[in-house]
Amino acid sequence: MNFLLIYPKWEKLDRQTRFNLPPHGPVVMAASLPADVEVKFIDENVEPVDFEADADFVGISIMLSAQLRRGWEIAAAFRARGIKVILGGIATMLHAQECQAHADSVFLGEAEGRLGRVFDDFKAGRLQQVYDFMGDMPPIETVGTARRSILNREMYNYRGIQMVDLVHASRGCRFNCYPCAVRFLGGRKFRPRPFDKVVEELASIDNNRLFIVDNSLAQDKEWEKQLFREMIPLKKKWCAHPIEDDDEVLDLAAQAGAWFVYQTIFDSSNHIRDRIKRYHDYGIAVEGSILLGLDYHTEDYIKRWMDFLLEIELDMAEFTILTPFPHTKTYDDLNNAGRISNRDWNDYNCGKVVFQPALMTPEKLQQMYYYCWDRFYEEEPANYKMFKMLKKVMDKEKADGTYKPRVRA
Ligand code: B12
Ligand code: SF4
Repeated sequence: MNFLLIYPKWEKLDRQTRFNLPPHGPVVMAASLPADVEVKFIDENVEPVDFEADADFVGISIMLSAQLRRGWEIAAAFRARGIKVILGGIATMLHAQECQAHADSVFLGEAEGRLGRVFDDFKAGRLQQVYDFMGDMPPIETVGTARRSILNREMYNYRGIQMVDLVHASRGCRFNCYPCAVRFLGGRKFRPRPFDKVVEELASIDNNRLFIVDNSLAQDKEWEKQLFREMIPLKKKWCAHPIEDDDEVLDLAAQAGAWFVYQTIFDSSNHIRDRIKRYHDYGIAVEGSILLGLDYHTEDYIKRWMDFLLEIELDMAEFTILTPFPHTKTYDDLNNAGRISNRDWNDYNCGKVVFQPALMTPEKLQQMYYYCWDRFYEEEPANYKMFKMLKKVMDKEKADGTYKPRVRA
């Protein structure tokens, strides 16, 4: 049977350099499909959806809230042809109730070991409206190597340079940060994959540059150290979310090919200054992740903060606006206080103000968001900073003989 799996497009952040990374959820899901299912994958961010495609069953993988409305439109078009549609992925879980009105079936939770039943039900004409596995995690050992062969890989390049491939070594997160939905999605229990499976998957990826999408690598120091030791012989270069602030861990991370980290910059404290310096001391670049719109933020605070960001020499920065995604503490607080002003999910892309800030007007916060992007990239534009980051990885690759010049065909 023919299964068409679609990843809907979404609007990228204003001011951010435009590029597309290969999606991860769909390729991990596709690895769990029953053997008799033929799958074709379309990432609408890089190629159009063929609404006349020959498909027996359609799956739509929705990661971001900002993909929902497009996902529902796509579902409606296939359902109008009498083709059944199932929705899955992170935003499907976060907006489960609403999604049910737009599909024949919704799948909630992690897919490993569960798709056999879904496809049996489909073939027998008894597809369920909801497959709810939230909180019921499959054994982590059942997570296999993602099926990257379904990707149209040529579409993922920036000016002829191949983009990173996505991979994960663990699920869950032991932290519970204010704006984050991961506690609801993957649970607070840290669930590392077995090292041999991770190494096998890393070795199978025909791309030296990776994005390890684990929520935060700083979950368990011993695990982190072992993971990096296992990775050293592979000579991959990678970016990731935060790494533990510890000499031995940072040293091993650098040896294992750490290229840059996405590090949340909460404030302008010496703690943050030192944290960034220590990454730099180990040759690891930092893309700061800066969240604007918290209740103590004023125009003046943000301007002073910006001076600090320039002073600590972040390699890159991504500015986002606090967004009350469902199943976060942010949502509960702002919703209970009646401060959510916009519930159009297309605007939930972290670049638009959708709530009433405490110490600014929404317009001022929106203006400060643009101020930050413009000010940070004023002296060294984003393309230039990106080039410097690329140069860093190329230098590392040249040093260990893994550099491959990539030229656009
Ligand atoms: C990778 C990632 C990205 C990548 C995505 C690359 C790409 N091409 O898709 C990038 C860096 C681009 C990205 C961007 C953003 N992200 Co992001 N991202 C993630 C991250 C870290 C991992 C997602 C992932 O791959 N998980 C692992 C896979 C294997 O899990 P999965 O997708 O759930 O798939 C499983 C199941 O859901 C199921 N499944 C999946 N699809 C389907 C389909 C069907 C039919 C079925 C049956 C099953 C099924 O099978 C899979 C295997 O079990 C998550 C956090 C997290 N840990 O989940 C945040 C997360 C998804 N991102 C988030 C946010 C906020 C953003 C941004 C909006 C803001 C920001 N700067 O972070 C931006 C986008 C800004 C913009 N407008 O452009 C939020 C989601 C908020 C929301 N509700 O929209 C998350 C949850 C993080 C958080 N802090 O809360 N992100
Ligand atoms: S923001 Fe990162 S560290 Fe914090 S709870 Fe979410 S995934 Fe975990």
